[in-house]
Amino acid sequence: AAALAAVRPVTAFAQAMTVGFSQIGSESGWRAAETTVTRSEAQKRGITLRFNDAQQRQENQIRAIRTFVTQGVDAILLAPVVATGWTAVLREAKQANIPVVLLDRNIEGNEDLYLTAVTPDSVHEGNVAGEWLVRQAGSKQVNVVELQGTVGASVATDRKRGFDQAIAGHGNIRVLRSQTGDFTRAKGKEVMESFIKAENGGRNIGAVYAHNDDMMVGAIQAMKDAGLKPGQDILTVSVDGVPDIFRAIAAGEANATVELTPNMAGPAFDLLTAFKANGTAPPKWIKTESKLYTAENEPMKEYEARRGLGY
Ligand code: GYE
Repeated sequence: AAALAAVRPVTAFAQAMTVGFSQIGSESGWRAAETTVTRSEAQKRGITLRFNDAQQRQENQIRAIRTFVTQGVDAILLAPVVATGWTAVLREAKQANIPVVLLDRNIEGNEDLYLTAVTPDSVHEGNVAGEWLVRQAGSKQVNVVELQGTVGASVATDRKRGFDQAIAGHGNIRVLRSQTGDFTRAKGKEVMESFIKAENGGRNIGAVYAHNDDMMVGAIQAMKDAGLKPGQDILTVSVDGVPDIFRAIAAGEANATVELTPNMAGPAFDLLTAFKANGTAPPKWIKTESKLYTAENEPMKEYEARRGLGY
């Protein structure tokens, strides 16, 4: 019997695993892709996924986590909409001995209250975006407007910090205005319209930095509506690598994107399976890679490669 037990495949255990996923919402193409990929990664491993869409509201995420704890799930995935306000509910999960894995965003402190965080290095993403703009600008004066992500989200704070680090020391690059577009196309368009109005019909603006491609897609529409030429007169750099930004780059209406994978759940499920099977404690941070794409990287090929992945 011992020999038999020894050969029982881990997947047999994973078969029984039920995981609750508190997802932020579907505010962007990238977020929708993360949900699609999470469902298929769970399916592949025979994991039962309980999914909750919080419509970008923290109180809905907290409620969902409490429900998962009551249901006695084996583990919880949490994409935390903002970085604070989680201590109480994560303590409850810990008391119930339910491991929590953070996806794509981090929380402040409380490291003992989650097993690990599978997220990009968003300061690095901001560095890559800023360094790209520094190279494009050379010694030319470039006035930037910035579309920030959700206020209080770790990725928004870090993408801003990284961008500011990269342009520091380059006095010819100046951020004229910076405001949240809440990671959505609609809000990105609306805020860009206000920037254009405030900046001499957009004639003062030399570049746009958006914390995600969806806000940039909205901003591109606003610039075109105002008779401006995004990707030509106004440089654009954003983050995510969603299909529509590659189409805009191919059309000459956008210039650069910093890609991050929507597959954070695959690594999360694997480390949870190992943790449950033999107590293997993962590192506190599983960092996913970032990659810069511009018109030189066959954007239409990249567009085709990403369609149908649920963006
Ligand atoms: O960049 C954006 C989504 O947390 C990395 O959230 C994620 C970000 C992503 O709204 O599209």
